[in-house]
Amino acid sequence: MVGVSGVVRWAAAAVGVALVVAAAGYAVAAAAGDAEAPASGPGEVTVQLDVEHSLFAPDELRVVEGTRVRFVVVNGDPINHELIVGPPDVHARHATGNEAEHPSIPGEVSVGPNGVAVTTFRFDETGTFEFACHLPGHYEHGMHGVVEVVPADGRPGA
Ligand SMILES: [Cu+2]
Repeated sequence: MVGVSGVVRWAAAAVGVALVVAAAGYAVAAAAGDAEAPASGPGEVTVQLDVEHSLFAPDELRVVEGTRVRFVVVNGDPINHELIVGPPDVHARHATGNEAEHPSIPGEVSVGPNGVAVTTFRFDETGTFEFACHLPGHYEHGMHGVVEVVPADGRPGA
């Protein structure tokens, strides 16, 4: 009987060790999750998009659903650019169309050489939305990025 009792105690100790290891592993995973860009929002947030050599920086954003993003496009290039934000059909229209100016539609704005332009877009659905410049050749050059919209209840501590 003593022998069996000893085995049971050892097993209990082993389980305790396993739990500690699992907890440590969870902590590491949580820290890694925090290391990626935190989601902005909800509410209204301002994001500055710098343009240099026909590329957006940053080219990846994360926001909580329902966030209204105020994009401030700072064009460091001596040529025209535009910022188009939205679902795929919006991009398809601009990729095949040739609208010269985007004065007042939310999520669509033109920015002149070394100029600054502002547009806002509210992200009400989760998913990945693209932003891009559809002036000839710019998208192909790499002038595009993504906004990842995450669920509001998926935020740590929310
Ligand atoms: Cu451009």
